[in-house]
Amino acid sequence: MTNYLSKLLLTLSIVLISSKSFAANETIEMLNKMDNESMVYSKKVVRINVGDTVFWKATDKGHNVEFIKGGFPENVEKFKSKFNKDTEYTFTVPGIYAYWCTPHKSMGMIGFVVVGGDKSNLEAIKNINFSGKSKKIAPDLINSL
Ligand SMILES: [Cu+2]
Repeated sequence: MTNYLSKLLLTLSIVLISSKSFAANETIEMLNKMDNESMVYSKKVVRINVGDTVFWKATDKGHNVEFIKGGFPENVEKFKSKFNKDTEYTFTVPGIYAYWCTPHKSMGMIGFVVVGGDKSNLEAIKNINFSGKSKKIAPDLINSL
């Protein structure tokens, strides 16, 4: 019986540990440098299902995640994470979400999440007024959505 109980406890703890570490469906690192790019999210486009969670890891400091005004579905509240902190967001409304890092939004630090394969707000995404390097890289990224 003791053996059975300890096995049960071990199984339970493994289940709990794995469900915790795999809570995020996508993990994106916030980086100062990746290959020859600087100030960058490790993945610029991710595709997820409705209800999935994206985890942004503050691998390097000085970054955050801010949903761009007009760059996410209507009836979704704006979202802005704290600098230097890991953050996560669970996407319950389908559509395209465009975000940037507040201090590096003109240095190309932008990203997109497509939720549930829904691109009904693509026109709004195309109308976002990016600046600097982001203005250069946004069109190709948006075309790839
Ligand atoms: Cu940044």
